[in-house]
Amino acid sequence: MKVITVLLLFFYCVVSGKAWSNEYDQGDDGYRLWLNYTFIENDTQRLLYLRQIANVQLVGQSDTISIIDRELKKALPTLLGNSINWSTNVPQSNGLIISKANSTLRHNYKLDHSLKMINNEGFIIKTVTDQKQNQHVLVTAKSDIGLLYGTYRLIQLMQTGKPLSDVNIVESPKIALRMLNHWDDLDRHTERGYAGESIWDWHKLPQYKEQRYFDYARANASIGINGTVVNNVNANSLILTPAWLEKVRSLADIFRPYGIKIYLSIKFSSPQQIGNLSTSDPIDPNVQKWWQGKAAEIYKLIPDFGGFLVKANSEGQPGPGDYGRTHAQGANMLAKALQPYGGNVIWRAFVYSHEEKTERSLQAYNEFVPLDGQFEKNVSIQVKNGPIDFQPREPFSPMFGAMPKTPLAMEFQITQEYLGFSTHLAYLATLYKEVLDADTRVKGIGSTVAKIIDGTLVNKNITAIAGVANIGSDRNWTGHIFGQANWYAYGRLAWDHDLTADEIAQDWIKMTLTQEQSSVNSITNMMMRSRENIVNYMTPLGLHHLMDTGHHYGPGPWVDNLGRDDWNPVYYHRADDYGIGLDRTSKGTNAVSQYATYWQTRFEDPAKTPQPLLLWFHHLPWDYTMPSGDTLWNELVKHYYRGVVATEQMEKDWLAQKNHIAPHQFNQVKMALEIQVEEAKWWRDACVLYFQTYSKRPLPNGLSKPDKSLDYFKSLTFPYAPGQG
Ligand code: BDP
Repeated sequence: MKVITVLLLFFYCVVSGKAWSNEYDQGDDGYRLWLNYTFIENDTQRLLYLRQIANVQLVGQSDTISIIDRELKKALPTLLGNSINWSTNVPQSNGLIISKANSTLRHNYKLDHSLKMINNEGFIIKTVTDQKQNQHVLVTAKSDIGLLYGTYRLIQLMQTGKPLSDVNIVESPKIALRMLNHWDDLDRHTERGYAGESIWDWHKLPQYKEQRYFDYARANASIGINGTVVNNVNANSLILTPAWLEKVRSLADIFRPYGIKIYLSIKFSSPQQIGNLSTSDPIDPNVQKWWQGKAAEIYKLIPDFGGFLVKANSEGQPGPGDYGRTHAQGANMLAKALQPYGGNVIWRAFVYSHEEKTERSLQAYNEFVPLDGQFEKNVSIQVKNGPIDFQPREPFSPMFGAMPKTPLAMEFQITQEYLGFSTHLAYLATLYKEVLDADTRVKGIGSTVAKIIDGTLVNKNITAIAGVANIGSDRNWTGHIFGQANWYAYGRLAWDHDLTADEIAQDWIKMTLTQEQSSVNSITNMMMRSRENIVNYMTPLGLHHLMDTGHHYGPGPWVDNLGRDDWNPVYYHRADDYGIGLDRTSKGTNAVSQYATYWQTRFEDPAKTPQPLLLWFHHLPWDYTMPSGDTLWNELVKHYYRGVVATEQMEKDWLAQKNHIAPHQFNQVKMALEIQVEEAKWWRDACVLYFQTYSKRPLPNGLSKPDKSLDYFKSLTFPYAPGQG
């Protein structure tokens, strides 16, 4: 009987094709990212594009030009249908010309002025008319990489339905080094990674060059990212040994024609660990010689190597402090080794020391600001956006503006270590913008963080920005489809921080998910509110670092038993019978003193402190009267409840998009949202119950009581939560 059933099933499968048709192969599952070229459904728009650019002339010969050629041949026929004519000659009717700016183009199309305005990575996209009265769309630049960027922009214009009839875009990136930082270990574990393993299959490198590496480079080039640090800041010294450098070279060779330079995180004690020296003291001549030799070895393999990223004397990492030397002495020793080759040292300011008793948010500033002016010219100090650590909301770091003689790089986190891993939909462009647009006031009105890092407030040799990558081996790259939007938005803002979070969201949706305008509007709305929802159900009103121990998954405001005070959530929220919040005013830790006077006077006074940062700066009584007239306790609880309601709404809004989204993508987001709604409730209930043990006040009227006990929440453990350090 059993045999017959199996046979019947087999024949059924053969006839219906089920056993061999892998549904997963059909349709888009997110692998294509925003380079998801689909037929432009708006006929009027498509026909217009066809009339304008159906004849394509691409001029030049290089690996980068070949990439442009391949990208156009992939994009245009799909976007427009099949009738594209490719030629190396000037189109005899309307067409698209992609060429570096030569004297003929300059003269014919009066490009001199525009060319003066762009740098080597910039581009011009311009509608021009030739002597025969044919109209062309011209993409031109000073370099092949500029042409590549221009080409991707042109494709983006078409994917998002923008007109090409009277276009005149003259653009250069506002920041020179636009980097991703991968916190990837050599065994493919990714620290704070929630999208599978590391994308680098080190074991099979250098020979085995996965298609994914090329697609990674394409995706980055399409948004202007031009540098990547491929290994974890908690570095393994092995990366600098010959066998590993060969692997790194292999990646560098792949990335080069896409305009992407490779950087490495280094361990400060490498001279001892892999160089057989007895010390790594930066003033020791043998140590200096060792690094000089290492630099020479690297540049022989990778002539355009970008440089070193360094986490030193932070969270147990070795550094110059181990020998009584300053960060400047450590950084300068490496900087000198890289100088002959044009490499840079990116030295991280994320330091807080074991011995130091000063409140943690003050420490980076205290340690680095006195060193202003002491760094070599090829050193940049990479500062996390806030003074603590990538929380759902922090004020901008007071270091921005406090070191006028030193180039400061911005470090954002794209991976969602503190924002729900890869199951919470959090569009982070709103967070990035909040920080970039923050006005430090160090040189009066308009001293924004963006102007400090792009060098316009004070001229700087190096301008740089870094995003801690959320990329892994998952088919959809980032674990959550909407995690792609954060990679995308980070790149777009690194290129041009004046863009708005809203317009970037719309572009991403149209390029990735759907062209249907009502759907675009509704998803944009979801995205724009998403980060604030998370702030509300995790850390409202300026609370921070309430995440559970080590893995940072879920709430743990009660945690008070870790080895260091400042690893414990209780250190940050300070809830007691009187109230809640960390007093950072002059009467407390005096962290306010690190800001410009304008902010000091505001942060000093709870009535003048922006409400979203209230408990960051103040310890206030539970009955403190909020501007709404309600008590602090009631407002706090309402924020938690509001966060959950908004998340449930987001889920409903997504379900309504079903007909407009490719099924695999739709379902992935649907499943993640189900988890997110559950976890938002978990956050709300655990935090409200815990804080209630201090406030001893009832929930505001109309809010239903959590259905589980605080002890239940405290009992949860997650020994295998991903991404642990
Ligand atoms: C913290 C992470 C830790 C990183 C550290 C860093 O929890 O895994 O190593 O930042 O930035 O937020 O160095």
